[in-house]
Amino acid sequence: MKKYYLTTPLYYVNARPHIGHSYTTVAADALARLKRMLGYEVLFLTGTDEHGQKIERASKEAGKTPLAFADELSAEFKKLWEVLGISYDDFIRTTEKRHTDAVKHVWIAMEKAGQIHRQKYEGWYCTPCEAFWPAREIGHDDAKPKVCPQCNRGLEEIQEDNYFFALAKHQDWLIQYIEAHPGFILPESRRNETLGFLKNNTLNDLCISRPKSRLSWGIEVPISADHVTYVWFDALINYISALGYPATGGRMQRFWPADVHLIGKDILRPHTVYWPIMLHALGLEPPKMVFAHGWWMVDQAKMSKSLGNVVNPVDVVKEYGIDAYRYFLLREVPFGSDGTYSDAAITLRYNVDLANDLGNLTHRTLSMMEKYYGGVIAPDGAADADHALRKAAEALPQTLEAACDRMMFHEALAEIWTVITLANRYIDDSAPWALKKQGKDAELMRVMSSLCEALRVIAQAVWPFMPASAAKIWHQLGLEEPDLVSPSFAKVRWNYFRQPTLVRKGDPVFPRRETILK
Ligand code: ME8
Repeated sequence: MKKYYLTTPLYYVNARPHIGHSYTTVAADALARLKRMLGYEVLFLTGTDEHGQKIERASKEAGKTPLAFADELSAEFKKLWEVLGISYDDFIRTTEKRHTDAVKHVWIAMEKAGQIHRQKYEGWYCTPCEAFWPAREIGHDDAKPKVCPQCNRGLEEIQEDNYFFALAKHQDWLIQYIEAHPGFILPESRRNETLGFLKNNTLNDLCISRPKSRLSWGIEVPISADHVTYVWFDALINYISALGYPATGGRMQRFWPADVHLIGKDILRPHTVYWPIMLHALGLEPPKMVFAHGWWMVDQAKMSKSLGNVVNPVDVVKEYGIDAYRYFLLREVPFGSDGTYSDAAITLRYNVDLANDLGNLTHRTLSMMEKYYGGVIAPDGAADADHALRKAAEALPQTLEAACDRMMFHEALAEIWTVITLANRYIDDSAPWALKKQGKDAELMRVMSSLCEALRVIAQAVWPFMPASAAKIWHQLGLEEPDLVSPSFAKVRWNYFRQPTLVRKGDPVFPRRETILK
């Protein structure tokens, strides 16, 4: 059986999850579901990043210990994933023993291999980004306050004795690796960003420790009782600690290298510079792909916890439903571009794509089935159908997988909607009501059975994106749920209905929303 290992970032537990976090996670979920349905053994990993100054500060403000605070917030993420139907296989917290043990192992292995040295660090640090910034990246005007080139907030100047990981000596290897593997960093714009950065700068060695005198909330450095591990060096290791690293068999052997790390473009550098070099230094292969998607924006600014401009996914879900939310996130903007969240945009998607296109197709088909055949779908009624609708439906598993392999979820959904549009047009063009009137029974049977076949394929195709709605349509077609997600989707057959099947037309799957909000 083919395997597929995909990951989301480990989200910081300094505040509750917002749309941005749910975006990466919903995308990963759709991909995981599609791959499972196509017969892959999937490992879908998510989790929470719980160490570092940011969390320590947030916990202090909340009057809690960092761990108690992390427990609470990590549970909030899990709760949201449950609400959104996220089918992760493993959830890792960086405070778990399996992770801290792996991080300690990495320290020792790297020290032995001569990849780590100790030296004084003087420079600028951004706590919200948990990142050091070399002087050349933050401007030279001493009259101006130093701000983070990424988030624009004030930097702190620090001076301390620390451990460093030798990035620079792997720089040429990384450039060559990226050049030889065009699919490693996607989209192309992000690949160019990383390559441009690597070609135009000499990498500074990465400071991977913090003195305990400044920060105690971290994984203790096994080679110094006075230091804890830098949160990024700690967190990136999750992608292998969750596989049982340093054990080399079992999940590690089966699933590494990861097929894709899904991330936002804010964390491109740790994932496309630090992480591949860390793996290389450990003698491990880089992941096959790192895909950095765009940002959800509000009024031209990135939606972010620390800017306080977040939209709570739970509120959106209450208003529009889980599946409409999942659909909107993945359909509205190409993965890779930025998007703007608004109620008007989601209402429009809901009414046009869901209520009108998919909802009406379902409702019209099932209503006519009831009217003309007492709801019974006859086996083989669509056997001789040789039309564009059949061809498009049968091609869906391949077209969906091809689009999702490139993380083009909006394209995958557009492909499904092409079939939905064809099916709706097929109703209009073949006018079953006229066939009925004219007594063209064989023709009517062929049209109606073809529509049931198309609807059945469509239900399966939308399942990774909208699992509950897909199940509703499936059920309304008189089918039983376990078959909905059967890996046989990979080989879609027309004439699926092998015995007379009684449709169960219920309430509309997507009742039209009357109001277009602002
Ligand atoms: O960076 N639009 O965690 P984090 C789209 N712990 N996606 C967004 C977003 C937005 N406005 N805001 C957040 C960290 N995201 C580290 C990661 S990984 C080993 C460690 C999503 O809580 C997007 O995936 O700040 C982004 O990369 C991630 O949340 C950052 O989450």
